[in-house]
Amino acid sequence: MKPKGIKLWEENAVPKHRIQWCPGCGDFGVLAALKQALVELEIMPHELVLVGGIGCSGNIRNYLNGNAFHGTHGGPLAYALGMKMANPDLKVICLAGDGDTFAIGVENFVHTCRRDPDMVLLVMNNGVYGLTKGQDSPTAGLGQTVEVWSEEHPPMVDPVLLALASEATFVAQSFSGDVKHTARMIVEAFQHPGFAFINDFSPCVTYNKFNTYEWFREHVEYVPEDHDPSDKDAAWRLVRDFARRGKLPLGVIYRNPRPRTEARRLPVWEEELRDVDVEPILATFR
Ligand SMILES: Cc1ncc(C[n+]2csc(CCOP(=O)(O)OP(=O)(O)O)c2C)c(N)n1
Ligand code: SF4
Repeated sequence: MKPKGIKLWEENAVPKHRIQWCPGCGDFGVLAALKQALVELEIMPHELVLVGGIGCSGNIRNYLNGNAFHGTHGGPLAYALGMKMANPDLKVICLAGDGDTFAIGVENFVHTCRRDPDMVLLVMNNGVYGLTKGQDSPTAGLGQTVEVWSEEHPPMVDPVLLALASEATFVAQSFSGDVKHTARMIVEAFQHPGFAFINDFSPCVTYNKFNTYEWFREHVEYVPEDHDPSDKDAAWRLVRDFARRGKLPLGVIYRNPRPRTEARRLPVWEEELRDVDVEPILATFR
């Protein structure tokens, strides 16, 4: 029988890596939610790889007792995709920042949506480059009225609209101030047979003084129970309706219901790589 419990995911992590987030950072909520989800799904550490990018968000992979890969800023989806192609049985979750994903890594995002690999991406969206001290990211300006777009304030990228337009097959939104709901979204993302994207609002308490916990609590609203996430038109309508009311939908916005086998869009290299000796490659990293 598999051992259970949060401890399984915590042991060895904290003593080796002191948590370096600012007190109150939204990423704490994501970490708590991720542990809850992994325990609920009974995923064992050896079955999973956590892939982080450079950023406060990517550091989350230091705080869990699992296999992890910390790649360059903007690269986590590309690394994760390679892992999945080489070993399709592996469960893979990318834990990235909004700068990481929607600025330098935006091409990886769009094409991963199109390719639909069976893995999860959770973006800790705080509207800033936290690690480099608060510059605007492409998601900066959430909820702010800008009369004239300028060099300092070009229009914002909406991650959900971009994912839908890029043919992502699972699109959800969460708020790290609601750990239980974020955990539910992570569980549903892992259960989706394809690329599952979660845009998690994760406040940066140090550099984003506008999109605070209080601000999010006033603006988030759960997706109504009668929303049909399998209907793409309904997903577009939902997002537009919420935007018109100045609200942010939390929940599963779109989930393509087609069986996985009918539309596999990612080549798998399992066979080609079966006889490759990886030892010399690994030796170059030692
Ligand atoms: C190729 C490259 N370009 C730029 C940087 C500098 N850099 C490090 S983290 C970062 C932004 C982090 O912001 P985000 O991805 O939103 O994550 P957060 O820190 O807010 O969690 C940047 C620009 C880098 N490390 N590598
Ligand atoms: S700078 Fe912002 S994102 Fe980074 S740890 Fe601090 S609160 Fe979190």
